Amino acid sequence: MPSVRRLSHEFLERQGLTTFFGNPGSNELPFLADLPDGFRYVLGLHEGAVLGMADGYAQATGRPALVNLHAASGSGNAMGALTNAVASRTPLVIVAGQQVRSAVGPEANLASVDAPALMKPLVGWAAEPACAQDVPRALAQAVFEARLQQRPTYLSVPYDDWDAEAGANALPVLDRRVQRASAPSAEQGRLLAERVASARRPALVLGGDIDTAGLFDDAVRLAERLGGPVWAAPSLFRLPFPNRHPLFRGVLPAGIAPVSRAFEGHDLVLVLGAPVFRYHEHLPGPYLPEGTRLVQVTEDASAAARAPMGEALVADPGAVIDLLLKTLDSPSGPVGAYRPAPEPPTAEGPRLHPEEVFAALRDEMPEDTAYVVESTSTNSAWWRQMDLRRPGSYYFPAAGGLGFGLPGAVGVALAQPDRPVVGVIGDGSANYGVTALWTAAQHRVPVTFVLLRNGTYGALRWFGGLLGVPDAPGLDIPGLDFTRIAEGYGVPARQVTGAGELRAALAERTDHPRLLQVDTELTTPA
Ligand SMILES: Cc1ncc(C[n+]2csc(CCOP(=O)(O)OP(=O)(O)O)c2C)c(N)n1
Ligand SMILES: [Mg+2]
Repeated sequence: MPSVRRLSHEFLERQGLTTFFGNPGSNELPFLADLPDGFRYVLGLHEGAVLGMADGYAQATGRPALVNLHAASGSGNAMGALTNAVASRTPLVIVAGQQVRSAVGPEANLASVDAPALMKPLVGWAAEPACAQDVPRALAQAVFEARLQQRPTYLSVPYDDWDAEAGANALPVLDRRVQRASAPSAEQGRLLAERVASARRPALVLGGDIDTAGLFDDAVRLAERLGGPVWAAPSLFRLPFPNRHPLFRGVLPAGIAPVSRAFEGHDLVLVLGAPVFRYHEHLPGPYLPEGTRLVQVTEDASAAARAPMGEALVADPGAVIDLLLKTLDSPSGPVGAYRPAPEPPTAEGPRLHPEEVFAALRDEMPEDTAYVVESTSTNSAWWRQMDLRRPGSYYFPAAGGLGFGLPGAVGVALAQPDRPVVGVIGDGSANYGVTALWTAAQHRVPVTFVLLRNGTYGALRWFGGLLGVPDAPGLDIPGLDFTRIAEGYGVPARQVTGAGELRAALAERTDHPRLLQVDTELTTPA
């Protein structure tokens, strides 16, 4: 009979889960013993960076990623980053090491007392198997729950379990297949098609789930058939639609009143693949204009349940798009041409305007570049200049938890070695996940970090004004030189001055990570 470890490794191999992101401790080592050939362990130097890299990797591959964390302390360090993975519905399978079973009760050092309870509010499913023989089944459950619920899951395993004999009843887990299909019934489909077909002025709102599910191009087909305006849902973490498409109206502002104003004059708002809605700034008002009906289609049952308004159908948005394409008539005319970007403003003095930086990225980087963005005050500058037409072009920390961007870019580049990857990172944000530079250097991940140094937490300055706190302390961050920090972690880096120099640097292709630090002017996110 194989050991619990052997069986578990084989299960993971059969499921295609052979890349671990981790930072180990003594409790974890027995799980990592005798890893079969073909397994890869990507070491991160801090658990926040480990989780961010795994998040980027899982989003870019579209498959669950394995995360290995050290007991309560390692899990705790990963929690901030975990908020983003929960909000982006990233399937992560987190396996944490536990003390030997007999040492948990007496609270020996490194025992994680009530480990599932520690993580439960964040993850979709958390457990510690009741006996060693249940570990392979519980691991399979962690993988399937992550896939079915599209959420991180958490499994705590006492480290003496791995050497135990598995037991005959643990073997069938190797052959399990668990799949999901969730098309609307004929009646649900008929009602939905009728609602959309009878709308005089329908509007479409697309969430990040559309890109995650590989429905970027299908969304374009649907929008062109409807012929109405398209918005991206507020607090966007993946781009679901080409941002210069003639029907695209931008990312909805993350406040109740402005969202309602945007829908003025529309009798139907069809929301696909998004919660309704993830607001941020508290700007109260009616949720919808009078006479506007909202229909939400999402696979996320809890997002449907907690929405404050509208009808919801918990179903696969892809199946719904197919159904609508089959039933809707073609629109009367062509939709028009892609909109060109405006000339970027030029800054006075040695700093660049962020729009100049983004115009340089747009012009110098290949069209299929994937951008992982964590620069908060430059949000509107970004969308004014960029021209993103491909699926998987844009990633942003889904819950706003800083520390995703830099590690996430490493994860995306590990997942897609043939695609150019750029991390656009603020000088504040970089500090929360900076250790991922080391992993990028060790794996020679060809990612370009464009470090925007404005010397401040720019977005918080803007928020301070919004909240009537113009004099808040702790917002400036002078004295940081990321070229020296990056060099210390083994990533070649340089300071870039002037748009011409930036353009020339971006035009160079490299097969290793690099960091370009650019001093930028302060702008506001909106
Ligand atoms: C983990 C975490 N800590 C703190 C914050 C609060 N926060 C939001 S934006 C921001 C400033 C980020 O600064 P920077 O990366 O320099 O971007 P800028 O706004 O200057 O463009 C901070 C600290 C957060 N979102 N997440
Ligand atoms: Mg800054």
